[in-house]
Amino acid sequence: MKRYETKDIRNVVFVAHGGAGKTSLAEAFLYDARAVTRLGVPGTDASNFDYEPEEVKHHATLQTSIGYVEWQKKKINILDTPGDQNFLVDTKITMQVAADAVVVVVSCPDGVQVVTDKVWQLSDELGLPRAIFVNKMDRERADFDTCVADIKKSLSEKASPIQLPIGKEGAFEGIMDLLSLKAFRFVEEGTVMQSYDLPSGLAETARKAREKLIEDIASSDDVLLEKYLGTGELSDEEIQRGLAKAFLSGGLIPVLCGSAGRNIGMQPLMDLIANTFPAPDQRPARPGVDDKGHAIERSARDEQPFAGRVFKTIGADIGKISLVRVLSGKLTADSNVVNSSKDHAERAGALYALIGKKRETVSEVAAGDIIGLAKLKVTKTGDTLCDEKSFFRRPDLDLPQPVIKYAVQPKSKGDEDKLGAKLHDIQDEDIALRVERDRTSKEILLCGMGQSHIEVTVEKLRRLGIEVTLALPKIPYLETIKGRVQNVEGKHKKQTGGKGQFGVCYLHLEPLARGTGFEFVDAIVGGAIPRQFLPAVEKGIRDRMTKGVIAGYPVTDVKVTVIDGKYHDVDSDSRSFEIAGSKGFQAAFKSAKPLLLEPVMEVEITCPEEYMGDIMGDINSRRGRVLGMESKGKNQVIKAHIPMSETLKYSADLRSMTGGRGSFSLAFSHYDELPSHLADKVIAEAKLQEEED
Ligand SMILES: Nc1nc2c(ncn2[C@@H]2O[C@H](COP(=O)(O)OP(=O)(O)OP(=O)(O)O)[C@@H](O)[C@H]2O)c(=O)[nH]1
Ligand SMILES: [Mg+2]
Repeated sequence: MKRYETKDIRNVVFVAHGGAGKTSLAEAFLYDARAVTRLGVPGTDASNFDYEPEEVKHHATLQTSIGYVEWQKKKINILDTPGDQNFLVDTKITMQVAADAVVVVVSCPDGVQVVTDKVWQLSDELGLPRAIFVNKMDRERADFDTCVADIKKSLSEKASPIQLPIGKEGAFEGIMDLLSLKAFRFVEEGTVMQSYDLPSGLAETARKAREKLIEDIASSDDVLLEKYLGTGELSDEEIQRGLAKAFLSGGLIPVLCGSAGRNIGMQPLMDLIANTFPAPDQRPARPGVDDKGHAIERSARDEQPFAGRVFKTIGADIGKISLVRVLSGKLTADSNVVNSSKDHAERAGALYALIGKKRETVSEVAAGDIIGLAKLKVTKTGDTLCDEKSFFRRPDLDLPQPVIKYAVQPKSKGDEDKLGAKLHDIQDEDIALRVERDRTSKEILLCGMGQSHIEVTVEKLRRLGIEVTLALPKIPYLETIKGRVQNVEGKHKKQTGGKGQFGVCYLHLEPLARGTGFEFVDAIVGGAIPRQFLPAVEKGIRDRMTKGVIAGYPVTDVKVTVIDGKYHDVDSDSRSFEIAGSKGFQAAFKSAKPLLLEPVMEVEITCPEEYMGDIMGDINSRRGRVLGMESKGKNQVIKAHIPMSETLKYSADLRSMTGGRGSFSLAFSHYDELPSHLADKVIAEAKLQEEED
């Protein structure tokens, strides 16, 4: 690939609700700009962007994928993202790190959907300029005016059509450009755009719509507005300039229409991107720190030192490629760089321009471009890379907490190590996936953003040769006590001929404040237990504490005081006192009103107002406690404490309660007493398990 100058680069991310047609649009761009010779079909083997087997199986994009076209001498970097809520972390990072502008795809018959709302809000937060492409104009019940009204109401009043459709549903055939008042049809499989006379029935509607558009453009700039109000017209040049300025500031959000599926309406969108979307150097500089931690900024200019950031990692199992957005400076092949997030040297060997997984080398890229780097050693998604001599680091990515956890086990014994290694590879590509090991149960836990996220991970494992089973994770209960007991005996005595075993201790046991852990007090006087055996008593108690006394869960928040003991000159040894300590502790624990503690999560639920009643009722039925509520835009945010055992399937339950419009985050908050009727069940299960073992 040739080198493109910064001013000729456009980094555009396609975002939408699942199935709105992002990938279809991306494939049609490639085809119409002659970057490929055959039109790719999303969600099939013939797709350039959806190339992973799991994407083909689910007919959906599950991770960010890139491609590029040359259009009007500009290089348009296309960033295609997932629209499923389970995989939105990729979408968010791509928007945040790699994009300079957004095309929001709305399926005309479906209108604004849950994820459309979400990505819209995110682009608001990131201050990214946006255009809206109303897709599937060829489908039944596709009505442009209805869809635009919905967009204005649900997303922004600033949305303003710059085109009108010609023909409806099955008879949809072309587009009327409101600025030039020309009609276009798309021939030769959509690859050629042909201008033709405005159908006479549409002329009046078009003129009216144009007037409204010019008014919108004028309203976003004082000088233009004055001229427009004075003369009632704007020159073509003023209109173009006004549109670009309004687009950049968000004062006007252009709405286009077409059918990606039938390849109608791609060229005008590519024109808008090439002529009106910002080049990387028109976007704000990015803040970060230098090697002394001082705040500095970088912008997309060749003369600055190189800095870049990885927004996606692909091919971890076959040949890892890190997708890098060049933030500042140019990057030349075979240069030494530094991973400033990890303080580690890296080598940028070959630079790849990528279309899906197909790659072509390039010797140098300008500031602002997007590039693939192969075989980086320590670099992961989110890391900053920089020039060896000029340190720059961006703040860490803010990743959402997983909302769902499953315990995972290989079906065949002996696959444990392989499972660990493969999960590591999968995590390289999918940074929303977390792998944890439970401290008490030792289970491997897969933590993800929803049910399908975990299921797709299992499918990837299967493809990599490991069959696994999933189970809901065990709840990490803890054991503790409410009462205090005194002077409890722990005795170990064994006489089997020869040297015997003998050790006795007397203990007090009392509860400690929640979260304190364990305290061991030696209150022995007069050598009732010789000094050297006291650590053995403590060890015996600590061992027992990790194994639990009533249900096999670790013991916490207790204070043990050893007050007395007995020993034998010949038979006593460390082992005997360990056992005595353990026995004494168990006896004391059982009579000190033992109880179980359960983990409680802090949950933050975001949902539209109308679901509040249901959600609050549901929190109650989960033994939860509402901490507070506030409104945030069109949504309500509820904070609550809910016991962990009641949150395991919350993801699916919230989805069905809100038709997918609610979302939530979870984080561990504290331990609280498990009500006794539930504790009895857990204890009974533990006994059963012990007998089976
Ligand atoms: N009739 C019609 N079908 C379309 C159009 N655009 C896309 N489709 C179909 O809609 C389905 C989804 O299209 P995709 O391009 O995969 O949608 P997406 O937005 O990438 O979806 P995700 O990757 O799952 O988020 C596919 O079956 C497409 O063939 C269109 O303009 N008209
Ligand atoms: Mg897709």
